[in-house]
This record gives sequence, C-alpha cells and structure tokens, in this order.
Amino acid sequence: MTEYTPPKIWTWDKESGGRFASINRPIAGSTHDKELPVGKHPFQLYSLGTPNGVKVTIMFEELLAAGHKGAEYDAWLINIGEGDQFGSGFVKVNPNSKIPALMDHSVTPPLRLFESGSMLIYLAEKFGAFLSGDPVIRAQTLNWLMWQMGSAPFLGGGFGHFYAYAPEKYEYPINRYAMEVKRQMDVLDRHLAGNEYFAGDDYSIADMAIYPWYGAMARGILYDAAEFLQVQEYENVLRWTKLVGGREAVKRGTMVNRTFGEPSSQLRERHDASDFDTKTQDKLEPAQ
Ligand SMILES: N[C@@H](CCC(=O)N[C@@H](CS)C(=O)NCC(=O)O)C(=O)O
Repeated sequence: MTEYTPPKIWTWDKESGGRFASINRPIAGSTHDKELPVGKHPFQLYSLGTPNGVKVTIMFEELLAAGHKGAEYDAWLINIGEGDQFGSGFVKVNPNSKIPALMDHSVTPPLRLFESGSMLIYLAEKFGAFLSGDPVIRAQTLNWLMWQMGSAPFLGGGFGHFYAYAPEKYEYPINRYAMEVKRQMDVLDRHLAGNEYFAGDDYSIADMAIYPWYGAMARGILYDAAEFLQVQEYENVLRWTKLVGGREAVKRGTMVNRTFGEPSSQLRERHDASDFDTKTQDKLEPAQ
C-alpha cells in the first residue's frame, strides 16, 4: 500500500474510484428537482432491497401478516446507483439522502421518517407489535436494535467496502474490518447460544434489523466472504438465521424493491399484496 501524506486541506478528488464513486459527494442536499410519487396506501416507502431497506419491508409484511390492515404500503423503487436519493422530493423526506425513506399519510400533517431503526420503532409503537410493552424486554429489544444500527456500518461501509468494492485490495483496512466483523458475529453467536431470539423468547424488531445484514453474512451471500470469514463457525447465528428466514413475511419482505438475484425473487415495486403473485420480474419480463 502506498503511503499517503494528507495535505493541509482535504479536497474532493472526483476520480477517486471504487464501485460507488459516482454517487459519493462531500455535500448534502438535492442535485435535481424531482417530486416523489404517492400511491393509495397510508404508508409510502421510497427504498431499495438492500439490507437497510429490507428491514422495513419485512416489518410491513409482518404487520400485515399479523392482521394490521393499517400497515398497507406502497414501495417505490429508488435507484441509488442512478442518484435518485438526491432528487428534491427524496431529500425533503430524508435530508441524509439514503434509503429507506418513509411517509406516513395516515396522520395530519403527513409524517416523514428516515433511518430504518426509527421506522421500526415508530411502526412497532403505532401498531403495538414486535416491541414488548414490558420495560425490561423493551429495553433488551432496543439494546440489540441500536447495536445493529451502530455495528453494521463496520460490516458494510468498512469490511464490505474494502473487501468487495474498493478499486484495489489493501491489507490494512481488510484486516482491521475482518477482525471487527468476526468479533461482531461472535457477539451475536454467544447471545443466541442462550436465547431463541435477540430479545429472548419472542421475535421482535431487533431480529428484523439484524437478520438482513448478519443473516445474509451467515448464509454466505454477503460480499462472497463466507470462506474468508469462516462464517460456518457461528452455529447459533446459523440456527437463528434459518428460523427467521423461514418466516413467510420475511421471505416476502426480502423480495420488495429488489433489483438483483433470481427474477422470481424481485418485486421491484409493491403497490398491492397481490403483486407478489403477479408482478415479480419473471412475470413482467419472462425469459425468451
Ligand atoms: N443508517 C441508515 C443507513 C442507510 C443507508 O446507508 N442506505 C444506503 C443503501 S443500504 C444508501 O441509500 N446509500 C446511498 C448513498 O449513500 O448515496 C439506515 O439504517 O436507514
């Protein structure tokens, strides 16, 4: 690795490379005028089927499966590779320009929500589901929810970035973040050795937040790093991953706003429960 002496003042090198170089910028705010579409349901979600997006679509599908009809939602596709997150309408909902972004039109005035963890807590409280009213269990759930929000950036922005997306492979950051991700997996594994779910006996928003990131890592589908990180060692995480991944609502939530993988697993936009049967990519664009 070539050594770098930082200049006195940092300047933006637009050509710095890497998979997401074209959307990374050192300034906030919108780059173009574009209003967001609004569908017929109380909730309007603007997202993409990445782990952060999937946390919220899993929650909506779980709420609907539990009979909460007020949780109907439209899920619009935000293509972050094309810079949709910098449109003026999107920035009004999330000034941080990241998916997911959510509007609740069932309240007056309509409420904007950004940060997936904030959405999970809001929805759980609104519908009285997946977050216990018991102060002790509630605190345990929020411990793990906040753990996920604080830890996953080291998995994604740290390990994933340097192992999979950086323009070249550098030993120092890959070592540093591989060590941290293995430590995190071990934290989860030890907790799950004595607990069915993160908050104890009951499935909660903590499981919904952790599964899309660490369940994907345990299943070996994140950054093609299963062998490198020897993820099969984390047996309790694997047990829990199978349990959560087997839920019908989790399977549906994982399909929403997904633009990669098997065409039958991609429901790029969801505007009705029946879309899972009729609007997946294999049905919209059948192979010739
Ligand atoms: N802490 C945020 C993270 C959201 C986030 O990082 N979203 C990514 C996709 S997974 C994004 O929109 N990136 C676009 C960009 O950085 O321009 C949350 O959980 O909502």
